[in-house]
Amino acid sequence: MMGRYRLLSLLVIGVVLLSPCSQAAEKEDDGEVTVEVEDPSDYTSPQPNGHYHFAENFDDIQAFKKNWVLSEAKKEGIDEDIAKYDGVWEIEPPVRDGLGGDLGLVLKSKAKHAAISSRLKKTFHFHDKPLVVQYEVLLQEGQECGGSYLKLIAVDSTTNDLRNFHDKTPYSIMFGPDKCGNDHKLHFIFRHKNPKNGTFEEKHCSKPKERLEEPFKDKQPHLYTLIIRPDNTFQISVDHKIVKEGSLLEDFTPAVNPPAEIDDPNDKKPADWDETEKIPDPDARKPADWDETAPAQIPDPTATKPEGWLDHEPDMIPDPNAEKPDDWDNEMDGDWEAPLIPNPACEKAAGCGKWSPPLINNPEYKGKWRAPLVPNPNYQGRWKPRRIANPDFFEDKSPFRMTSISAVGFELWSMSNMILFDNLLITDDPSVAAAYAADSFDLKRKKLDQSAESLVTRIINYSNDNPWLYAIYIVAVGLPLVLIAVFFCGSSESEEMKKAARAKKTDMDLADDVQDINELQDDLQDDQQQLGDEDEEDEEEEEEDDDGDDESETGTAATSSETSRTSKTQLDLQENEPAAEGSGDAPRSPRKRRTRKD
Ligand SMILES: [Ca+2]
Repeated sequence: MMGRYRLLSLLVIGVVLLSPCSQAAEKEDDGEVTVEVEDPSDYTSPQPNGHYHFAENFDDIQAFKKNWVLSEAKKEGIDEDIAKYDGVWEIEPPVRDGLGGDLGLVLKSKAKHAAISSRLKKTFHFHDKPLVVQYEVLLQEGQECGGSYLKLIAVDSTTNDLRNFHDKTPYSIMFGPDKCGNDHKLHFIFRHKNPKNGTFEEKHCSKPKERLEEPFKDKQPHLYTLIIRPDNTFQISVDHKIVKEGSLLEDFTPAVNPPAEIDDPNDKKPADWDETEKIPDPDARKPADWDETAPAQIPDPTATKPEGWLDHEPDMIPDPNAEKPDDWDNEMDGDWEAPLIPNPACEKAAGCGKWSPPLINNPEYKGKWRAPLVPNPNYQGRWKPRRIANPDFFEDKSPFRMTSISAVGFELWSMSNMILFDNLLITDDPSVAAAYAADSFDLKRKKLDQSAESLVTRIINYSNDNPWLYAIYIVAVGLPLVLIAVFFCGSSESEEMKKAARAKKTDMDLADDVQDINELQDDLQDDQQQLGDEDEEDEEEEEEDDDGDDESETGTAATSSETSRTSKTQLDLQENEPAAEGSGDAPRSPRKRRTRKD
């Protein structure tokens, strides 16, 4: 259903946008259209105002080259030819609606490992100040499958040379969006050091209640902010809206602190432990008159054969009008038999064939006798191993005190390219992060909102000056509506099938999603093509309407592909149908059944 509405909305928006734009282009020479929403001079590269550990607005290419290090590492444990971190990064403006002079770090390549990192201006120690991490992600091509999270690289002997940055490089925090198929994630993972044995374990934050799907498809910049406080509380915001908050001690899997007691692994259930709560009463005896052999149902002794019952006529007979199809191949298909039809002689008769009385429940039926259940005098209850003190127990009351952070980096793999990162800030002061966002992300959002508003205003104003345009809108919007109504109503069955198919999809089944998108785009192009023709031939409107009806069955490429899919679905359905009722034949080959339907 959503697909229909989306297609419809796209059509309406496309038509509404196209019409005035083409007109505007003609009138531009007369100086009638002079709307300009961009004001690049409003933007100056943001600088944090206050204490911070790292800030990067990517607007200065020379500074970027100096501060950022491309990974030269190889990913471990995979084939040599794809192990290299050879993803391509560029500093460039966003493809659409950027602020003048505002550049970002763009992951240009897809299906490649890509890693890049930068040393913090000042190492962050988890002492008595909160950690605030904030950055922007703009998925310019949306996202099919891939991450756009960052890693806060831990101080460690292995992290001194950032050219070695790879997937196993120790980090303290991983934060940001990630998606594959229908699995939309906003990661917050921290690596916790076991105070007893010094090993590290990843702790994964539980999911936000809200599903965060929009940022993966709306191709708009989004601001991700993580604040972790020394009291172990944390807060995650997207575009300044809190989507998750909680405690490092309560909202992570596995839990930071192991249980104080565990089941004793050496305690085994004794062989004679009786867990049977109830047993058949050993004193009960089968009553003497209990007949276990009486059947559950018997023929109704009071029933009589109805008048006019035709004992010698069969219920079904071979269709005398059926003919063997020309393409029937006895060798391939077996001997041809005419399909069975209800015997016309039986239509007016009370019934045909051998009469037998209907079955009724046997009042004498008792079934197998069983002794009633009574409580088991030896029942010992459910066995449980005894509890012992957990030898691995520890209690870390301050998981906030993670390993200090000395660098930040992106270590990614993505099926969608053109991921733009911007305005990365690490500070211990939430107000510095808020002010930094006000000078960067908030400006972008404001501009995008103004652009959207001004476009609508522009269309309305122009249309009011040229009221005849409304007639075009009505024709242009009305016709696709009619086409869509015919097109979709006519294929409701295949739509149902598609719905079921979608429900069966696994998260990783991306090929189908891509195909759906391509089909939608084809539909849109075809319909727009028709609209273009339509504008030129107002006179032939009604005729076109009729043609439209025809086309919705067999015409456009998209529609015919839909039809062929429907046919295939129908064929599949037929092949799964049980044999015709009453035929009572041995199973036939699919081809035989298909021919019978014909
Ligand atoms: Ca920037």
